[in-house]
Formats: sequence, structure tokens, C-alpha cells
Amino acid sequence: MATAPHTLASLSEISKSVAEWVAGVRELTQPDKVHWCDGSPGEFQRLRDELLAKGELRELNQKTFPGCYLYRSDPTDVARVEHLTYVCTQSKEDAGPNNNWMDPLEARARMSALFRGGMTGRTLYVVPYCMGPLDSRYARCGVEITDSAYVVLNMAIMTRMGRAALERIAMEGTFVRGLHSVGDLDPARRFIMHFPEELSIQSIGSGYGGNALLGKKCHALRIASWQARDEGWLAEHMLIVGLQNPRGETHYVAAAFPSACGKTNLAMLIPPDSLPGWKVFTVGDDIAWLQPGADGRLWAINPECGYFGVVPGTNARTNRNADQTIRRDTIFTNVGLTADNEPWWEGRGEGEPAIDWRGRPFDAGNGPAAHPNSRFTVSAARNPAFARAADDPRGVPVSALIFGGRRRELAPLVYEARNWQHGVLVGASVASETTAAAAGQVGVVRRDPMAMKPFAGYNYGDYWAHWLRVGARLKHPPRVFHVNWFRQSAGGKFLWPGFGENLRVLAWILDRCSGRVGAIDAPIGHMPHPGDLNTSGLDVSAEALAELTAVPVGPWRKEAEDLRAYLQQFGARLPGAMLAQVDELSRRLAAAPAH
Ligand code: GTP
Ligand code: SPV
Ligand code: MN
Repeated sequence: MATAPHTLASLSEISKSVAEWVAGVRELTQPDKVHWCDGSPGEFQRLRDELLAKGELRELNQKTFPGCYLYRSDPTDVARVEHLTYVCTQSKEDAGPNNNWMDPLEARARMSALFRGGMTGRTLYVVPYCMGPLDSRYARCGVEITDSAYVVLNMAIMTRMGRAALERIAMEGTFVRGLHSVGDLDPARRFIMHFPEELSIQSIGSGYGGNALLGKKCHALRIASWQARDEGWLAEHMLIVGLQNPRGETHYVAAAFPSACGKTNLAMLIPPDSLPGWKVFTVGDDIAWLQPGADGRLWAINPECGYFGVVPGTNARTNRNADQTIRRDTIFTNVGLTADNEPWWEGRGEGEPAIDWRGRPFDAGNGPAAHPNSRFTVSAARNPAFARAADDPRGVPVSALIFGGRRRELAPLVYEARNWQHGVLVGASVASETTAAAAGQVGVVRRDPMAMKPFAGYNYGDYWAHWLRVGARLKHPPRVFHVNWFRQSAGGKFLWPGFGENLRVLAWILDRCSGRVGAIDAPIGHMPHPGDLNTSGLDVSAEALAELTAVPVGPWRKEAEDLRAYLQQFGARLPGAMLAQVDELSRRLAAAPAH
């Protein structure tokens, strides 16, 4: 007997709560059409072709860059807008001094006014997605409603998007509601609002990156950090990388660096010839969700399955994996073009720019050919170093957590925290020169605790208290380190070669984790003994190395006092253990000989 034909439920019938929400948004925004995304390859191609036909997407040279396209965003819309990003909690204190705050009632009223009738003449896309492997209990789902087909294409690459996610939502009943419209792209009507108490996001006026791909920073960091606090885990701005040493042992580390400070590059690192036998596997390049496991270790998943990475500086020498990854099936946003219709960017190391990121004939007088925050969107599975463990629903166990920033001065190449509590202070002490990833001035040092200043969805005081609680629950907490690849000489040259050579520092970190090496007990933490950091064959002078590993006591005493003043602004929400850690740091620095 023939089996009964298996009819697929129409997407809009899978989850009643999603359908009801979509109906309400449709009423408010008045789109011409509603499209429920199934996440199929055919759907991706149709949307891509529509954008090509409208001239919103351009085909790149299909011989040399097959499946690659160029998108140009509005020139006023090229980076995250932190000054227009709000956390709207009932109590202002819950958002904390680290966030812009607006009363949720006021924020809703303002946003409804902006959204009302705003999708007339457009298509409303319903984008169900899952952050994390679909079969992982650590994964969480959301639905983004957007009127941008470019956003849909990006979400299709960056997340597990489509029917399966919607089915999981129907089973679980909860999902993060993200409402997005490009609006009229007027910066005066651009807002990114978060309502963590209701697990919802509203974003209008931008079509770019973290402002518009709501699964990424809005959901996987701001809302998820709030959920994680309630549920006992951590949502962090961290890469996850597997490192297999020449003995064949693999350890995973997670590292938090501020935006455009080297996460993608470290996650895709190519071992240099001088370190034979090492292998590197990328689990994630931007976000980690960390859960205490039943075994007392910390386990990590990457909630994303694609990369939205910084293009400038990418080449076969700095990052061969990324260079190969983005040669096919990649959306480039805001790069320049060569005369052969290939994408071009500063630091590509091949070809010449003919057209700049705004579509004008290239003229050095107009600035760089590629916008400094130009990005590639590509599936993680295209990375030659892709870790299959990235799809493991259990995640990977983490041996070390690494914090770092872009610091011309002060922060040494590497040091280790004495224990978890000290590690939380080390994470909280991250400061970094600002980059083009966010609108605003570039190159000024600002405090960016845990590289989460733009992303922590609640009061930093509560956040550090939560970090301390999570650590206390771990029988085998990861060791905590701080690195800085960006120290410069007085003449403004990087003292450390960086990129693949960073593996030398990671090798020391792993040796510390397995108890293979001792360390110098420096005032700021544990530091490598001169012979323990492998520098053989490295083109770094003895003076440069000395500078990279120096801890100048005077400037560090000032740093400890600055840090204390910074932490004190969190008042009663700041855990006492944090001030105790600063006291300890100050005491050690006071006792150290100042030479
Ligand atoms: P987001 O995607 O914004 O979160 O950034 P990210 O942390 O992933 O930064 P990414 O790896 O894309 O690096 C940003 C810039 O820093 C690029 O231009 C890199 O070439 C440069 N960079 C990365 N690693 C190093 C390094 O070890 N040394 C130096 N000097 N530059 C680096
Ligand atoms: C960052 O700015 O940290 C990014 C890019 O990873 S965006 O998705 O635009 O936030
Ligand atoms: Mn990032």
C-alpha cells in the first residue's frame, strides 16, 4: 500500500504564538507582502536574484570569486551605533551606567510611531532562527521580522535559519522577538532598543551588521546575557578555538577581545612553520555561550554558524584560512572593486582599486577604497580550519579564558590571573583603543570590561557578581589570561608580529593549563619565565621582548587607581570581591620595587 502523502505544514501554521505576533506587526507596519522564510537554498537564490535585479546587490567576478556578491550600505550606515542603542528595563539601575536606558513604555511608544505604516510598499520577511546547533539544549531561538532581503541573506548564512528553527520554537514555546525595519535610514530616526524583560528587540533606521542582524549582538549577547544571568550561564563576546599540540592533545580556549581586535584572526590562526605539529580548529569567531557542565568544567557553544568578519587586513600572509574562505559564496559589504570586478580592500596584497566602497572611481584623496569596517559574510563550514565540534550539541570544554585589547602601552604580551576571582578583575580591566566597528572616534582608549561594553545587556556590577557565582560553581574552572598583540614602539611600530605567531603565546597558556611550566610571580599576575616563551626563529629583538614583558610599576599603580575609580561608579551593585581584588593588586604594586 502506498504511504499517505506527507504534506508539510505551511510555515505560518507551525507556531501559533509566532503567527499571532506576525499578524500584529503586519497590522502596525502595513507591508504589501509577507514572506515566511523556510531557509532553503532555493529561497536564498530567489532573494539574491531579486536583489541583483534591483541593483542592490552586484555580482563580483564569478571566475575568480564564484558565488560572491557586493552590497553597498548607505554611507551614513556603516557600523554599529552605540549611542543609539538602548536597554529598556523597568528599573534604570538594572541597565546600569554601562548602558543607555529608556523607560520601556516610552521606548515602545516611540518605536511604534516609527514603525507605523513603515513597511508600505515593502515585503515583510519572517525569519525564524536558532542560535546554536538545532539539537543542543544550550541553543536558543528567535524570530526576526525584517523588511530587508539583504538582512535575510545574512541571517541565512549566520544562523540556523528556517523551518527547523520554527519547529523548535513551536515545541519550546519561547523565542526572542526581533522587529527590524530599515525605515528611511535617517540617522535621526535610528534606534536599537532592547527589552530584556520581555525577550524582545526593536531596531529601526539601519540595515548594517550588529544593528540589523538581530541574532548577533542584540540577541546572542544583550538579550542572551540577561537570560544567562537568570539561568546560570554566560553569553560572551568570545571566539572559541581548538588547539592540537604536537603530542596530539586538543584543548579549547575562548578569548574576548573588543570589536576589530583580532578574534576572527585568532580563531582561524595558521601555525607558523617554526611551530611544526600544531593544528588549529575554529569553533567560533565572535560569540560564545558558556555553560557549567556536570563534570565541573565550563563548556562552550558558538551560537552562530557563519562569520561577519572585518575585511581590511585579510590576506594569505595574515590569515590564509580567511583568505581562502572568502574566495567563494561570500557577501562582501562596503569593499572596493578592481578593474576586473574583484573585491578590493586595504591590505589585500593583490590587485589595485578602481572603484571605492561608495561606487566612485577610486581616488586616494577620498580615503580608503574599502570602508575600514567593511565585512564579509560567509558560512563557517567554508573555513578550511572549521572544527566539526562546532556542530556538537554538547559544545566543547574550555581550558582557558583569554582577555585582551588593543593597547599601544602598558598591557604586556601575556599574564595569567592568580585564580578565578582575580580573573574576573583581569577581565573587568580590559581597555582598548576604539575601532571602526562602531560609529565614533577611532583610537581612543576606553574601558571595555570583558570586551562587553557595547553588549552586556544589564548592569556591569550584577554581571561581575554573576561571573563570580558561575566560577564558584565550577570544580575545574578554566584558567584566566590577558594578552596584548598591539604593543607599539615609541616610533609606532608593532613590537609583536602577531597573527600566526600568537600561537607561541597560546602554547605557553596551554602549558600553564596542564601544569607543565612555572611562572614569575609578578605584581599583576603570573608571567612567563624568559626561556618558557618559545621565541626561536622569531624576528623580535631582545629589547622588544623585554618591553613586551615589562611591568612598569609607576604606570601600573596609576592603572590600578584608575580601575578602582572606574569600578566604584557601579556603587552598591559592585561585588565587594572586586574591590578586594583591586586592593590586593594595589598592595602588590606598592610592595614592588619601582625601577
Ligand atoms: P569583530 O568582528 O569586530 O568582533 O572583530 P574581531 O575581534 O574578530 O577582529 P579581527 O580578527 O577581524 O581583526 C581586526 C583587525 O585587527 C584586522 O584588520 C586584523 O588584520 C588586525 N589584527 C588581527 N590580529 C592581529 C594581530 O595579532 N596583530 C596585529 N598587529 N593586528 C591584528
Ligand atoms: C562587532 O562590532 O563586534 C562585530 C560586528 O562583530 S557587528 O556585527 O556589526 O556588531
Ligand atoms: Mn564582534
